[in-house]
Amino acid sequence: MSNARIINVKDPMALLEKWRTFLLVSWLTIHPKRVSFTTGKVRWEHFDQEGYIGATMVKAGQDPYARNKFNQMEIETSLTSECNTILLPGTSVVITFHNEARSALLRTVVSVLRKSTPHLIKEIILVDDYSDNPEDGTLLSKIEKVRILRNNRREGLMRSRVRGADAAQAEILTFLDSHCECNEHWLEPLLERVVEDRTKVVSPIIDVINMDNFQYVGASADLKGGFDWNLVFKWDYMTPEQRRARQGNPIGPIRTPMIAGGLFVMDKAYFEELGKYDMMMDVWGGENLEISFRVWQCGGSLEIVPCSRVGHVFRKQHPYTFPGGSGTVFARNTRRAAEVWMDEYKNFYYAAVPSARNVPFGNIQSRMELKRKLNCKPFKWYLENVYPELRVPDHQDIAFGALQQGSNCLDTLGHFADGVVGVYECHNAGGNQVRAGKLTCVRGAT
Ligand SMILES: [Mn+2]
Repeated sequence: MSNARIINVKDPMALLEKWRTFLLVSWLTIHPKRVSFTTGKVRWEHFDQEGYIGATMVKAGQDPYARNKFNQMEIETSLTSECNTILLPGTSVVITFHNEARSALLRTVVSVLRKSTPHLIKEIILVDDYSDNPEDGTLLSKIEKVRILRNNRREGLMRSRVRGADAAQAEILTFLDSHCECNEHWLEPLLERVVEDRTKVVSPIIDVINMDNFQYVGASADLKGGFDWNLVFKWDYMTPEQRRARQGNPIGPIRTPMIAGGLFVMDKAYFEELGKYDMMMDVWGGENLEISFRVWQCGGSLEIVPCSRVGHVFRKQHPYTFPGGSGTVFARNTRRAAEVWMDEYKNFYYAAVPSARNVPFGNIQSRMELKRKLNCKPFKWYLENVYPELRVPDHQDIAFGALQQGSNCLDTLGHFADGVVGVYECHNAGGNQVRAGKLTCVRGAT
């Protein structure tokens, strides 16, 4: 006899309770945890991806580049790295976006969750910088760990990132663009470096996601971030000596004068200590220059960590509007960076981009105070110690400016060093018409 198995029918509520428990346990066993009872969130595998993307997907016959300036289709590829992992703290991933393609935004979020060791992702904070459709972001907040903050007016990348950083709960911040794909083991090498030294600001190698077919192409590990006197970011190929020095240790971190700016990891407290971002910069551009100068000149360092790779969709033009015009906004932001951080070397920038002089840059007092308070080194130190590869025009030799006759200017016509010069309609944008080199070394020119 097994009386223990007989249910006491005198208490129907207890019987009902047992059945409810039985059914709940069975349901949870059969169905993977689709919806969290406490947060109402779903795991990324259970998010309705087709429904989310389908609403805005390009239809047959429409220009696939019209809205986001890149083609929209999904191809899954990734590289693998052989790098080790250690015990690390979690990070808050901050992704800002404005009218991003849903496919790209979702791909970014899902790749963070798929390609990271789960406990290392504390949260993903999406800052919607006033996109036309609020649902682009709010729908994604159904996914585990995703939080959405929406600006009630267009703030631009810098203020949006600061808003995300201020809301972050983890001790380490990870900034990502909204059109990325994280690769295998991308996160650990970055976190490890920041844990070792909180003054390090680190970037992955940024692989290329082809904007036409979304093919994932591995980028060279022999590149550093840099710029010319026009202060536009560019990739510098390492010198032969630098490459030779790395042969024994190809995965060693690469000190870089500048970061591309879209993707990097930084200690949250250090980000705050160092003055976050210049909150008076608008939309996009110049902020990577500013944070790069600031980190180096104020005691930190920038590194590219080759063990970490993240794909990024590079495109040739901006998909969104710039309130105020892109050229003006870029020049204004760049001027703010130059005025605060470059000391007298800012004049080489104005010589290279004369039109920038006409763009008002606003008040920089609080940034100058920050520079003083942090006891930052002069730009000369940065040039000599961090970016000796950048050719500094000879002070005595130069009278910068364009040589103008009527509406035509002396122009290199795209030729370099020993090429023939000619005249071309003045465009006031520097470039070929003002060069730091033999052509501009004309004494007395104005
Ligand atoms: Mn980008």
